[in-house]
Amino acid sequence: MKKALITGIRGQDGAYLAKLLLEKGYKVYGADRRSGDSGNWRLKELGIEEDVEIIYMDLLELTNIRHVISKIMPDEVYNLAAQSFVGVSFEQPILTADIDAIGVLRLLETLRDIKPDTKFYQASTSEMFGKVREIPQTENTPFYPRSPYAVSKVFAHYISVNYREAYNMFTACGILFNHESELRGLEFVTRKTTYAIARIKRGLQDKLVLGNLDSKRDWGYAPEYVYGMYLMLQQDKPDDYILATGETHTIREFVEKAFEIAGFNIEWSGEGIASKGIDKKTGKVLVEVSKDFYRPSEVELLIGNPQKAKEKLGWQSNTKFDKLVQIMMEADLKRIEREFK
Ligand code: NAP
Ligand code: G4F
Repeated sequence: MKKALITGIRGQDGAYLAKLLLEKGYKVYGADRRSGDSGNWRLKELGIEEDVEIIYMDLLELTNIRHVISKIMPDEVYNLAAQSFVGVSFEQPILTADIDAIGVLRLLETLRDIKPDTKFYQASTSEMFGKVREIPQTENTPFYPRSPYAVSKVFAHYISVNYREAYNMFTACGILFNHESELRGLEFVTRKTTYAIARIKRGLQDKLVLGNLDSKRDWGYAPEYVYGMYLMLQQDKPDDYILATGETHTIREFVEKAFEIAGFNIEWSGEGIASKGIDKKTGKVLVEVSKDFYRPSEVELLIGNPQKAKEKLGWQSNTKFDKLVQIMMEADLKRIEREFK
């Protein structure tokens, strides 16, 4: 039985990946930094709470990491743990760098010392392209990170590549574009939107307040993306791969489509900070923009070219934009109905 250690087990990707690896017959260890029982909701929703062995491990503490690796001696490590919210990285840049950059180095150093033949997956990100140098972005597009989060992830990416080249370790980096799901955290714009719309529909909230509506993202469906991570570690040689849909949409389009699925028809007025989304039927303002949700430096456009993953891994994204919004919107409508029945 192969042993996999997933850091960030209580996050969106950690939960989906755990489910996939359990289905493949792995013994799955989930590294958790002790965030309390409420953090279990994703594993519960997927019905795998009892099947994963939770082990306490924080990327901030080297001795803790060493004990965990010595104890498990994993065949594969998927490093998904991160302070993953770009907005917060401007408020907590040092903590973000300690977890997202140096935390990865702590893990790699430990593996080099204790279990160098472990296959290692690093969760790299399209945020590294930032102020994009090329459209669409490929594995060869230069990075131009625009936040403390993205800068930390560039370090993590290159240190993983360096351990591959310097020590011949199997380190694969997945440069994943945004991937969402019904298990996405509420702080991210997609889930913030679908959850708020479900509450508006139930009369629990008046409006949705967002930041920049004009940035564009390449959004895919998370369960498909964790399959790509798994494939990267099943190859003979380690490499870096983009996972993306190859389509891009504005935040405004996501919001409009989600309202439509929930039965509202939104009409836009104004631009930038003065934008408003108005319900055509009632004339009520349902969407407003606040400076509070703008970032000091923004990533305006992301669109990935997933050709290499398609050719070498046989991976592709099948859930397109409309379907993704529908899955997320319907899940939140059901959730709110259940909660307030
Ligand atoms: P997520 O839902 O925010 O999950 C991240 C997990 O990391 C959380 O469970 C968090 O624990 C844990 N964590 C944070 N700090 C930690 C620390 N010091 N030690 C140990 N664990 C810690 O993120 P996700 O969306 O699943 O993303 C997974 C990974 O892929 C992240 O590294 C993210 O940066 C990267 N990524 C995500 C996307 C995307 O679109 N989702 C795209 C590209 C790359 P708590 O539950 O205790 O907070
Ligand atoms: O949903 P977001 O917070 O995701 P972002 O910044 O693209 O980061 C996510 O994807 C990355 C991959 O590219 C991951 F590496 C990262 O860990 C994370 O999963 O914001 C998306 C866009 C931004 O342009 C933001 O300015 O939506 C805009 N936005 C507008 N109003 C908002 C809001 N974002 C959030 N979170 N909240 C708002 O109210």
